[in-house]
Amino acid sequence: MTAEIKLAAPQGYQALNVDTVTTYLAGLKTITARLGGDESGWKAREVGDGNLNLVFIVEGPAGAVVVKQALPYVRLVGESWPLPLSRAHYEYLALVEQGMWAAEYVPALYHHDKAMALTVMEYLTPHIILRKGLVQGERTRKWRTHIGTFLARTLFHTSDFHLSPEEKREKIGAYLTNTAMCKISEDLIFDEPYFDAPMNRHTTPQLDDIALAFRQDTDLKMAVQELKYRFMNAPEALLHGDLHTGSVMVTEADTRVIDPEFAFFGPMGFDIGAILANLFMAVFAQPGLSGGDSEHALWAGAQSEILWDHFVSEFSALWQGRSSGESYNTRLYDDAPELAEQALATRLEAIWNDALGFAGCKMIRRILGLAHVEDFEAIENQDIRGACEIRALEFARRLILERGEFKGMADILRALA
Ligand code: SR1
Ligand code: MG
Repeated sequence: MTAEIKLAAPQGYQALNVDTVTTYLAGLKTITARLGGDESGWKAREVGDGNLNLVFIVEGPAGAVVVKQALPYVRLVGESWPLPLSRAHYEYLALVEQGMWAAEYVPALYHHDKAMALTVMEYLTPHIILRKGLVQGERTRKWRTHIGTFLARTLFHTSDFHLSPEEKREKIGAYLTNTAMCKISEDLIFDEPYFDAPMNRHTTPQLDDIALAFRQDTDLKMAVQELKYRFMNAPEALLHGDLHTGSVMVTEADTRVIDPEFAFFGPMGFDIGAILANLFMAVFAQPGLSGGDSEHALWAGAQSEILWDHFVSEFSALWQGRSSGESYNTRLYDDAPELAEQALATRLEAIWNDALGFAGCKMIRRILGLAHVEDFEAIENQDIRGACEIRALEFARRLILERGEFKGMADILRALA
């Protein structure tokens, strides 16, 4: 699809299409060398199916690249919802930072153009989007530990457990003005599902009653607002900011986390909660999907346990080996190792608690808010989809309001069963 820009385009910006993207790349020596030959032998296709951006795959005789370009509006909605192009730069900054700590789990970067709001990066093949694999009942396995490692390394190394206060504040500052993207999350995750927002949608009439009940549920709304307050006021670490299963590309052996355009400094549990929420939704959707079965649902749930356990062990190893960082400064524990253990346990418990709360919010917004997920959307029969969604909503509400009762993943898996 070619984007037609009617908005006043910022200086130096032009939305590309399948014809102009090759001409753009032909002006870049390193990319020309990577693709091989010249522009006349390159093929471009637009493959973006996300909510926000253009994504091109450009193939030449020697290789291929991906070109991701931000549009000055929300693609899902159209030009009536303008969105700053600056998100492409924050995404680039985040990919560079994540690449410092978890290079094997992010795409390689070849070129970034701030004015054009685009990044040229590695074409990942034969990778598939994790969400699609889960919907189709595929069982790739490595991603669960890879994502656990990605989270532990990126969150730990951008936090006060590793950085000096100067470094940390400078990094917070670099993402401070990714305001429009944070505002999307603040509105779409924490507010809109709880009032009759114009862009909300849900499976109707099957979910009419529960949608109304959630909008009138004072306890739920209060707890969600507390979580929103944490989202806005806890710059613990650099977050991916939108770590759902559509932001992960996998093969059997390889895992790459893509699309961190919502990056900002926030509570660690937000990223963890995002991926857990999407695994939980995969579980609840299974019985409704054609070819779906209870065994696959159980399998999908078990992946969340492996992911969390791996995060804990990687994060703990980083904590135990640390020699820098201002928070829980090691000088306090030199002669009291049991205190270091206690401090780590306290932090992990707080991250767990946040993660469950945010996971609940993320599930609710995908069922009652604007942006939905393929897991449920792929269920054609409305009654069956509605039944799956209601179970997911009830579970999500428990995650938010009763999260203190889930002491570990074993409790979660029992509730999912
Ligand atoms: C208006 S953008 C809707 C959603 O798409 C992205 O993936 C984010 O999750 C955002 O909230
Ligand atoms: Mg995205």
